Amino acid sequence: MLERSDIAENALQALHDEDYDRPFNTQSLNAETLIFTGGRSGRSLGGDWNFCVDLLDTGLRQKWFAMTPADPGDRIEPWDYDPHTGETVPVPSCWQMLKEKWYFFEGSAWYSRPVTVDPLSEGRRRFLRIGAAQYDCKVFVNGRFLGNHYGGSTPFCLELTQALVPGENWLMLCVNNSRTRDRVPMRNTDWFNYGGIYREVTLYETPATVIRDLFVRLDGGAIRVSVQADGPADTARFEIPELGVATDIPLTEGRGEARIEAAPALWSPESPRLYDVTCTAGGDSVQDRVGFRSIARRGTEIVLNGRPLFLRGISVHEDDAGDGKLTSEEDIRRRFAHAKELGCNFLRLAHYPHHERAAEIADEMGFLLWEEIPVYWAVDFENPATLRDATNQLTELIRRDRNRASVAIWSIGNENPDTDARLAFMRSLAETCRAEDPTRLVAAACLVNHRKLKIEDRLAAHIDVIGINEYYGWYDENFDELGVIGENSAPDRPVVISETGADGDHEAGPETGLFSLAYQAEVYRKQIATLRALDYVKGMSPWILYDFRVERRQNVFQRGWNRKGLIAADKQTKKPAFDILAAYYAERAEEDTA
Ligand code: GCB
Repeated sequence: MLERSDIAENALQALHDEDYDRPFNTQSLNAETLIFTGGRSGRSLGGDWNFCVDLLDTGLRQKWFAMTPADPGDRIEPWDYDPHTGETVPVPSCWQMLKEKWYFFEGSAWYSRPVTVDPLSEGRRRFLRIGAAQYDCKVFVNGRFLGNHYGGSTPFCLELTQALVPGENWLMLCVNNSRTRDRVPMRNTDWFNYGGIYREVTLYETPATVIRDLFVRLDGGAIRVSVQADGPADTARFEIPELGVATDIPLTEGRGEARIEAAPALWSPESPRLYDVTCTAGGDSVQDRVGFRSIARRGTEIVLNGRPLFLRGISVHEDDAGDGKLTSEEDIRRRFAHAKELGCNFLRLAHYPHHERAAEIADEMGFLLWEEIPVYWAVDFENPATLRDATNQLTELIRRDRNRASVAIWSIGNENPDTDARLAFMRSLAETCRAEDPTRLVAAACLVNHRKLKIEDRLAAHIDVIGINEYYGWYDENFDELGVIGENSAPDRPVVISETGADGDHEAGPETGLFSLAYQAEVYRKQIATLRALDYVKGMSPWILYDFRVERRQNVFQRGWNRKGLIAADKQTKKPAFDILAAYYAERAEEDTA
């Protein structure tokens, strides 16, 4: 902790040092520090935390994290912040949703709370897991900096075995949601830049050996399992009781893999069969519920368990009028209930990793998912640090969700400019996908050349599913061009219409014309009439299930919202286009099962 002289020295340094944050931007909390948490019971650190916004990063400059708890009357030098008392906010939450004065706040904010722990028994370990903090999170315990994470939508872990002392400890998190050129996403997006710790914070205790990773998947007629344990263990025991599977997997330097003959019933949207699996190593034990299925590209078809299928989808953001990016179980279930009503078998979880419960519930309910990282528009493709960040977010997402049968597609980008730098960047991400998980399809929303009426994007040759976002009836005029694009492109792999739609304002919209519900409905009618005749299209995920908040939409009908939802921001009021899409999907489902 600081002596008075340190503070005095630091005071000047704090004013003059513009590299003050460099020691803290380590990105040392990343895919490599994750632990597998399925089946573990942790202690929630949710609830009220002390909170303070810090627009000028005074906290990092002045080292607020090093202040010890003290009565204000007992302090012997001036101070600008009270990490141990003051205003509180709930964790998880997004600060924009808590007070109007924080609505557009972008910068650092400090969260702190005491954490009281018992002494650890010999050899036991402790890990902190943060479900997501938007965007940069720096972790301090008892005055010491312990690590930093970049990426606003994936989980991260850090070991606190040594850092926590028996009795009271102080945990401080500095979370920064600034939009910068080198981040993923960068400054410009079409969704709201929420900030804060908006997913669960949990403290886990484990034996000396901790299972960091477990990957279970179908591999031809067998089940393949990969385990990674950290700590003493020569073997891992893997079991699927319902299939009579019980295998010892030898571990070398903590890693092991086995291919186990087994014949599970296959998972599909119609029959979402899941199996309990357990893995133990060195006294540590984890569990999961896993479905087994194959998903592949065969020529221009998407093939599930050997059968071609059409993806009847809908896109969705993680956004709520009252809670922002904070997601509850109820919210996820409502989203899937609406998707069922629409007749979907597929959802695009745009444009960043959604809460992990989404894929777990999709596994149970029988939805296929497109999961995505926010390599959106013009991120800094030239910058190796940006690629490192994107690669880490992708790896964290894949390791979090690769046991989910529902997840069919990893999407690595959305509408990016076709430059050499971008191609190299995206090829590298596609390779990361295949190295981390060879069992799924890789996709991106690619570019169409509207002059030549052709899919013209060099990335298309390096992915399995070509997404195209098209807005005929809204940003583009002539629906017939969709057929011409198919003819001119003659794609050799499946194409999915990853977005299409139009705004319709249910509150203030006009009776007819742009932003009316009638116009939106008409766009859906025409889209459906056009798309149903196009063989090259193997699925669609129109834009979007609910209206969502965004800074860049401020016209008289938008008023801070993208109004392309089939349902309004209240998540209740269905617009007429909802029934039009539902009718088409009902028809399509019948044709596809005939
Ligand atoms: C797009 C983007 C999406 C936008 C949408 C729109 O092409 O991918 O993020 O929200 O269009 O509404 O313009």
